[in-house]
Amino acid sequence: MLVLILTCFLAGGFQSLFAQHSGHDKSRHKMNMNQQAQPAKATQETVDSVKVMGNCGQCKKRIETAAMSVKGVKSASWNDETEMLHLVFTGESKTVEVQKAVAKAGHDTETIKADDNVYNALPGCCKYRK
Ligand SMILES: [Cu+2]
Repeated sequence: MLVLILTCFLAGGFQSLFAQHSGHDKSRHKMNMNQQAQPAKATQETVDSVKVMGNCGQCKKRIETAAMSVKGVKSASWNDETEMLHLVFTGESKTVEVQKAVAKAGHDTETIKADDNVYNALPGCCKYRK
C-alpha cells in the first residue's frame, strides 16, 4: 500500500516536472521566433557622424532639430565636447542633406558653411566662430 502511494507521488512529481520543462521550452521557442522576425527588414540602417560647430545646449537642440528634419534620419545626437553629430538613417546615408540643413540653421560643418547673416542672427552664447 505504501509503495503504491509512493509510486503515485513520484509519478505525479515527474509529471509536473515534465510539464514545467515543456512550458519552458515553449516560451523559449516563442522567443526564438520573435528574434527571427526582427532582421526581416526591407532596408538596412546606416550610421554616420560629422563634425558640426557649436557651443551649448541651445546649439545641440538646433543642430539635432535641423538634422531630424531631413527625411530618412532616424536619430541625431550632437556631442558638445567632441562637436560630433552622430546620425542613424533608416536607409542610405543622408549626411550631405543633413549638413545642408544644419548649415541653414546657422551651424558650420566640415564641408558646408552657414551664411553669415544666418550665423549673425544666432544668440550670443551660440557664436562659435572665433
Ligand atoms: Cu548655443
